[in-house]
Amino acid sequence: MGDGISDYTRFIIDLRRHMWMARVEEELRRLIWQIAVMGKYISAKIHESNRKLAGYKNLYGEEQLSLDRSADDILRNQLQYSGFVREYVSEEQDAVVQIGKGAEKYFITADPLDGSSLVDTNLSIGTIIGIHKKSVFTRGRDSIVAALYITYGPLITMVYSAGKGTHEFVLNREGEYVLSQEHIILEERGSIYSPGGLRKDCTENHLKYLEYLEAQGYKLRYSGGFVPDINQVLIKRGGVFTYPALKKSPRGKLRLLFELQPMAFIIEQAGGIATDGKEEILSLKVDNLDQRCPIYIGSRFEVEKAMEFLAANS
Ligand code: AFP
Repeated sequence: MGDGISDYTRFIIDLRRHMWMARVEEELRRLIWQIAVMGKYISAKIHESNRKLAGYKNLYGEEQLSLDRSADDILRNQLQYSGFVREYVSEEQDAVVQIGKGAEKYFITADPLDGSSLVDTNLSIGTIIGIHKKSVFTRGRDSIVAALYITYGPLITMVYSAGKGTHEFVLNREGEYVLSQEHIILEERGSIYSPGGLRKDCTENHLKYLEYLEAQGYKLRYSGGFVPDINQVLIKRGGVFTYPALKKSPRGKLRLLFELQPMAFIIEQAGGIATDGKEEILSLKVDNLDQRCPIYIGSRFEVEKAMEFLAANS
């Protein structure tokens, strides 16, 4: 025993200690921690909204803000005073907002509450954050330095990467994020697939890819929430999530800046890959905030196989 610290305490590695041990740059450590803490307030807002009470009004009888906008308010208000954030942009806004004095180090992208249409079903939803060292209107690989997502499910978990691996934390009863899985690494291939979009709207080559996966015995896992569906591929150490180009929307549905770049950064740090079916997500230049693109993300085998099917006869 020696230094009097109980074994149990010795093995609790909370988020701040983990980032310090991983030698994450100090301001980035404090920024990631502040955002993770906001997850607790967003979770409280989800519970407070309590959609199961008919005619529920908040204390003041005010019209309840949509949860997405409440989550956006919580994040923006906190980051405004963080001292580290120059610009903030989220799915809930239509322009980049300068919230710092103009010399701060970081630029934040946020999908404050992805999957909010699932709240009334009590399924898991999440917050997706990208942390950039320069303007986001460039290739993700040239700007993104960290990313995290928070999953509001039976447990609240937070997965982050600051470029030194991908790690999962769970919020304990004391309200601390403690390390649950460190240096998560995907296998070469998995056994699950998440096929977004309607089959009737999919291209021929994409349908052939889905049929291939099913013939290989892959199990369909799709909740309609990008965060829990990606989290399942990560925690199960493999598989693939796809939301493809569709006949009527060749750019697919998911947003490059707010949803795909952060998840691509996290999955690449776990040894996986993320592409739009041809190019790596982090190599795509961001031209506008609403830019969407098809996504194939997960373990190497499945994503590379998708690229083969999509390239056939083209
Ligand atoms: P909402 O935020 O409107 O619930 O959409 C969730 C989402 O953007 C993403 O989280 C899911 O992966 C995807 O949409 C599900 O789309 P479909 O409803 O078309 O399957």
